[in-house]
Amino acid sequence: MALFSSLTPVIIAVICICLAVLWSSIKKETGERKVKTEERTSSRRWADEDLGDETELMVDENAGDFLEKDLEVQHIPYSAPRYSEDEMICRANKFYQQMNARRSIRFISEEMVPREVIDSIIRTAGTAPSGAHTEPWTFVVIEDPETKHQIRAIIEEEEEINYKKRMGKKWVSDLKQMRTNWIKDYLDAAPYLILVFKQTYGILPTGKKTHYYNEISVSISCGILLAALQNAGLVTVTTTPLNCGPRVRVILGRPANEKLLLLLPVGYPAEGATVPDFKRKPLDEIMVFV
Ligand code: IYR
Repeated sequence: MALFSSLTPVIIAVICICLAVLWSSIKKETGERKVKTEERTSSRRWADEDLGDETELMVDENAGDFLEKDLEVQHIPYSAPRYSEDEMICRANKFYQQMNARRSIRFISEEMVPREVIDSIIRTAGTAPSGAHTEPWTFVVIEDPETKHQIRAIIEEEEEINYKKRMGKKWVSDLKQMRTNWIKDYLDAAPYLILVFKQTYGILPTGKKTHYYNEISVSISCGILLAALQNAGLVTVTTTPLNCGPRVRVILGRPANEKLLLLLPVGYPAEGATVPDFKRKPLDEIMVFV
């Protein structure tokens, strides 16, 4: 008993030290987590809040995919045209030259473009590969002048905030060479606006359908769309309207699973259109051959 009572202050001291160590490690960990979150939000203050890729949240083993999963898909023979080596080289070079002439054009003529060309271009974009063949894209084509104007009003309002607040000094200064600002005449002038939405998930009668790799799938389809426009002799400028998605989606009556990825004004170049005299990196700077 005497031994116990003489040890009591020692035991209490040990317990106090343990508690203090535990408390400081908890505080340190939560502090670090807070700093990390703050860093993330402050360095990404310009990031489009509407564009989060929710694929990882959507992979639900019990979701409503089973209807489609049970459908048996036949595999059929595939064949491709086979060219001679000379012809292949010639075709590859010709296509490169055609694509190398593509530029982002911010001066677009009001001249009308046949609707059939646009249909064909969207069909072409829809040939892109997609995660599990989910085809997670919606292309909204706007021809109606009033709707184009409403879109312009939203974009210009948000872009003014982007340029003045969200993008920050460095970004705005990096863009000086392009002579851009928040005024977007081409949104009224272009005969068509193509708005590309990624579907973060699909909607089945039985529930939500997982759209794997939806952002990269839609991005690939955008590349094909740009090539198709170039092939038809049309121009555009790839615009990513930061933080405009939700308002634009509401105006167009699109559902919440669709997020605006790209907005393309499409038409012929306006007379007197200019472009910055940019050069492309040579092959040895973009290709590593092993
Ligand atoms: N979306 C803005 C800003 C902009 C951003 C980049 I990165 C560009 O390459 C060009 C413009 C705009 O369209 O003005």
